[in-house]
Amino acid sequence: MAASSARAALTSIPLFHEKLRKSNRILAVCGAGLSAASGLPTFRGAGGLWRNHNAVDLATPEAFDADPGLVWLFYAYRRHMALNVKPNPAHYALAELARKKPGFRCLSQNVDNLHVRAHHPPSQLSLLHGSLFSLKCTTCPWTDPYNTADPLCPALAPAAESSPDPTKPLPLLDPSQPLADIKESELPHCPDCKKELVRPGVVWFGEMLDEQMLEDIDEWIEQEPVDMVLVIGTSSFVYPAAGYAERARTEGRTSVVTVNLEITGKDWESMAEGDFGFEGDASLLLPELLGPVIGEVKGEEEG
Ligand code: BV8
Repeated sequence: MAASSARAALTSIPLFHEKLRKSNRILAVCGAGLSAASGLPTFRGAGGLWRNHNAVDLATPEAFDADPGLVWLFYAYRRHMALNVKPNPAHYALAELARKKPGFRCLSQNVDNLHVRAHHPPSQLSLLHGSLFSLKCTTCPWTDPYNTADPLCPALAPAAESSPDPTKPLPLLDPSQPLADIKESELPHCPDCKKELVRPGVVWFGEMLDEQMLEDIDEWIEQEPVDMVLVIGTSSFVYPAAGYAERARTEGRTSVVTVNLEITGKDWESMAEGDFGFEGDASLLLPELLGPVIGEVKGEEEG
């Protein structure tokens, strides 16, 4: 196909709508870009820095072992941020798609709990990397599946301050302001084994994802051919999440649909016939793209 007509096909909303209507088995792989419009920073770009730390460097067991106080401040801050924003129309659109298409399954890398707050049907949602709001013991099987305490404990109060003057960064976020040194004894400890530290219930780099969840996803993909994979707001760097789009592809049947603020030349070249690419803010694009199936979706927060 000539480049221009190929690009026209890849970006045609009517052609996409035709494919969407005919699609029963749909997979979505979501990343931080889905929550950007809600006001949460993404990992890459400016958002990826927290004080002078690269977010991914703090999302490791080694970082937690080395300085649990620093890592807990990072996560307490992200809990605080996520509690103070709302799901955006893209979260509600995906939740409505799940209600209208029982064959739709959403895999999200996001730990911000916004899919859940947008009432996404739980049986059609897999939180690949866990949640900021689940806690677990570093050693024994104890978990708290849903904890929104903010702050989680007095020592983490600096992470729960809201900046009175939004033009001024919180002291916590201002790398020129020294961080209070938090003693391990001041951090949350397991109520069961009573001796080990509690940690965020997220999957860190170098850690395995939940085995049962991975098996369920593989089973779902292998059941029958997938008609459409929506790849939404993700840089597709992190595995195994980044591998699902191609794993779910059946040549000549599956449309892989990229929804991203920025689609590079390389991205366009890597698209196959029948794929789609829609460049822009997911919170604006998704309600329009899914419109023929979900209708008008009003986002409303639970009480
Ligand atoms: C694993 C939870 C098996 C925590 C996260 C060495 C040793 C061990 C493993 C590895 C290794 N080398 C590589 C690996 C595998 C590793 C990996 O993939 N590394 C990468 C860096 C290469 N993976 C793992 O470790 C995984 N486990 O493999 O286990 C194993 C085990 C041991 C030994 C070997 C193998 C576990 C990975 C999970 C890590 N946890 N999160 C936390 O959140 O703090 S990852 C975290 O970062 C997110 O969950 C997400 O996955 C990732 C960020 O990516 P995105 O969500 O895509 O966000 P990003 O900012 O990058 O991009 C945003 C996108 O949105 C951009 O494209 C932007 O253009 C777009 N955008 C912005 N605004 C908008 C928008 N789009 C639309 N609208 C907008 N408004």
